[in-house]
Amino acid sequence: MLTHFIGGQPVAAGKVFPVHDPVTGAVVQQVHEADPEVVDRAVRAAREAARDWAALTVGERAGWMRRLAEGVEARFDDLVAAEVADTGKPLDLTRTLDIPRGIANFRAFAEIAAQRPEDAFHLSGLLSYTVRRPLGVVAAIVPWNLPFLLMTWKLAPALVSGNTVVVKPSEQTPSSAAVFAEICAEAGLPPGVVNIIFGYGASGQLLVEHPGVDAVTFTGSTQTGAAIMRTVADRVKPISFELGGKNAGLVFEDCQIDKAVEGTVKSAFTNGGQVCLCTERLYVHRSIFEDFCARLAVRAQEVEPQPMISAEHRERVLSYFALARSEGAKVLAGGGVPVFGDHRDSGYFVEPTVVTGLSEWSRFNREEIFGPVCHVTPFDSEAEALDLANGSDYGLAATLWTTNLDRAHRVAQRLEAGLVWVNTWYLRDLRTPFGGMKLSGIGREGGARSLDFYSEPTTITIKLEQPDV
Ligand code: 6OD
Repeated sequence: MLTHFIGGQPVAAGKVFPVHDPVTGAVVQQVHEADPEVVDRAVRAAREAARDWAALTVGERAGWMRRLAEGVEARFDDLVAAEVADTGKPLDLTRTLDIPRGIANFRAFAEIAAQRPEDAFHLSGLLSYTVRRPLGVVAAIVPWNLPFLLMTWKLAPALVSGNTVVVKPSEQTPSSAAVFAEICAEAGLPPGVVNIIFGYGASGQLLVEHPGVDAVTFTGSTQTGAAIMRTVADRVKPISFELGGKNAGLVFEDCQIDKAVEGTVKSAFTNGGQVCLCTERLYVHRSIFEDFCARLAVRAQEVEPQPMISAEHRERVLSYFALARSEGAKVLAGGGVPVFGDHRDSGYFVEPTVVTGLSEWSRFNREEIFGPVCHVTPFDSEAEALDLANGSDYGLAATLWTTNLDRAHRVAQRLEAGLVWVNTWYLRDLRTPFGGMKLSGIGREGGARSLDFYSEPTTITIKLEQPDV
């Protein structure tokens, strides 16, 4: 049974809800649900810890981030097991991406914060400089697709900037956060600096509307982001949102086609397409369209199907397959539920799917599906490719495949996306700004941008008397 972690202590309070293994559908965990009293306790614990934590030097807090990284390393296998149990994601992906990125998040923000200069401006007769101070208590609402990676992506910069935090993981994936609570306790982190409460959206709503919460960081759907914005509007709380995507991939005739196919397989089907950065719309130059589609369809059928996070989410993804067929799409690969003939048949799997033939205005091509799906459309010119890619309400990520350096820069700079990958996908330098345009979010995190969000400057200006000469 998973309990909340408040003021450094396990707290068993609130109703209990089940967590299901997406691979088999079996219940793998029981979890307490945060009610108003639990939320209030967590926010109070964070507030009580805030003053002493903010009073530490940035070097001291960076030291804590390194200790947490060591704690994560020491519990690596437990974290992998917890993440795999809740998400059903492949062991290898969890071992190479999710948990190592948690370690990297703590280490990177320790370095970035410790080395960050303050601003200072000198004019004749005056000196202005800034000091940055934490916001106070940050609410971090974390999604189910990369639970540990995204929790630590928010925690590390928030903590090193001097904030205390209340985290609410997704109700579907609480287990790695519960292990992390133990890591905080084992490391001797001061009580109340990190608090973790479990629950559904209603618990998250109670958290963000709590007057003791000073700022909100959220990764998830645009719809939930908009609801949080409305909730916090009256108190004008700072928000940082990474929201949905309907990411485009552009494949030019001068690409290395093998690499473009493999890259697209990765960008469309990693984690069953349940990464906000996944490619769901692919535009391929007409001269290589047939060849590319044929290769992609073959490779899609070779990819090991992944489970969707829940039965409901699988129904949603499958409803888009039905919609595509009803709108006259040609299904080149997948389009259904795989049959394994073993325990996985009671899980939430979906086949990696490649579709073509739908209009840009179809719901399939406009709405985020968040599954292993990719629609392929031919284009005739660079200008048309850009129009197609940019013709979306979303603007998170884009990939482009070309060997023409001029084209790579030209197109990348015109794509309406916060992130553009050229001849690769989801390759990260944690110092870079990360986030989306349009409905894909507000603000950027990453490197100094995270530290900007999790702190605010006071500008101090001193009049300098000019000595008589
Ligand atoms: O890699 C990251 O830092 C990041 N924020 C990934 C977000 C993925 C969303 O599904």
